[in-house]
Amino acid sequence: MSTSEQLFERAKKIIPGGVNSPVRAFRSVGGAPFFVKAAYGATLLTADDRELIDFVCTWGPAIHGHNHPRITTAIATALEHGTSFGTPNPYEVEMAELIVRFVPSIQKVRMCNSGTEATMSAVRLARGFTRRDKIIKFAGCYHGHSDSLLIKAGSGALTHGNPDSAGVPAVFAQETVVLPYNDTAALEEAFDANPGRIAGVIVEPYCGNVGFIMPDTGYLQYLRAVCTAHGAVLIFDEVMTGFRQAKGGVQELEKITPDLTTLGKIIGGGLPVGALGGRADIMDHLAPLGPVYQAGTLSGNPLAMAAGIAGLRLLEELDPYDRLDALGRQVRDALLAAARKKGIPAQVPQRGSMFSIFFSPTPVRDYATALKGDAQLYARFFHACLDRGVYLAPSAYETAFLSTAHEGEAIDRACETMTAAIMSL
Ligand code: KE4
Repeated sequence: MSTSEQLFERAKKIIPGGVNSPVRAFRSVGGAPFFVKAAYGATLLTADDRELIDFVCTWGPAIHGHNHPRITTAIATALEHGTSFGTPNPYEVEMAELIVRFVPSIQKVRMCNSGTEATMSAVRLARGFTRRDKIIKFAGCYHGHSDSLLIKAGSGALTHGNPDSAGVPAVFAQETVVLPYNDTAALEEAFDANPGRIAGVIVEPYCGNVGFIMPDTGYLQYLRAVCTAHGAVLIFDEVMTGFRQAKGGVQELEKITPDLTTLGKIIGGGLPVGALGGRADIMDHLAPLGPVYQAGTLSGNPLAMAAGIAGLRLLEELDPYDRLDALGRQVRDALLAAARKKGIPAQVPQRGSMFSIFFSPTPVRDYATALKGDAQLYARFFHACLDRGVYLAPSAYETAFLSTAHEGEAIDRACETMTAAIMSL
């Protein structure tokens, strides 16, 4: 047995499914996960000393590649003075000032420990601020695993959803409406069916949890307008896209001002982090100022803040976004050329350092069209790449990520590998 196989056997005995997050278990692509003992740049080193070019980038945080010296040095420096104080610390203030400067729609910000906490708190805050209960989300968008957001479209499609996980009470689902993404008519109908009852709308402005899906031209502008018209809080979940698509996230690219924004991943430099920010008049409803409770033992943890600050400062210095988009286009063009040569229909939506591949003749614009992709063929493609040393997301419904560490030899080798993988299908 390989070291990874031995570790997985041990893990399965005492960790549900042998993993601490379900997607890592390879259930949707088959096979058993490999274990990683080290990571640097664009490379993962497995427990069996295999080097893999990494396109998961720990699900987004590693925009500078793994183990970047500026980030590891910042953590080491902070570590000299302790790991957690349970009191305010200078790093929190510096992080808040950076976030507010990078994302102008954020007038005030609260740190937490995960994207789930950030979105859960944003939903509670929208409800507390508006004194309304209903939330609109979109099919295919994932906002972490809080009860109000683990909801799928329900029978009463315009008025309530159904639980999307065991353990979520049906009464919780009553307060969440799930609509198709990129569908302005559905939005208009949902607001008309729930006059004065929609507290907020939460959206991944670019969807990264159903593969990669971009908004139709004008869709986000419509979202902004309809929320303003109905007094609903517009929440941009930029946990994945924040600081990745642009210094100011998707809202900078699309020139939209949401009321609240949730953040995570990159702002922790690889350590546990989340953040919720936005209009001061809304944020001031959070305890201890206002009536909406939100808290966390390790919120603003000095090590996570130091890591995130280093990562954000590096983004400001490098301004790598055009380079990352060029890398993304290089991969996209290689994949499309290989699929065309092989005679396999494929869509490769890409923007900046995010892309995905759908094996489908149909352009993908929402959850329904994403499902038309051949997930089985994706699983075969995934393993053909992995066998050749390239690690893509172990699910057809995730996004691939690039980092500045992919530039040069890594991206060229990866494109050759993915081309060979497609030709082998
Ligand atoms: P976390 O609780 O996993 O830190 O963040 C939840 C979350 C919220 N919002 C968006 C847009 C997200 O993408 C996520 C988490 N992303 C997944 C990747 N699909 C994390 C990977 C995992 O669950 O293991």
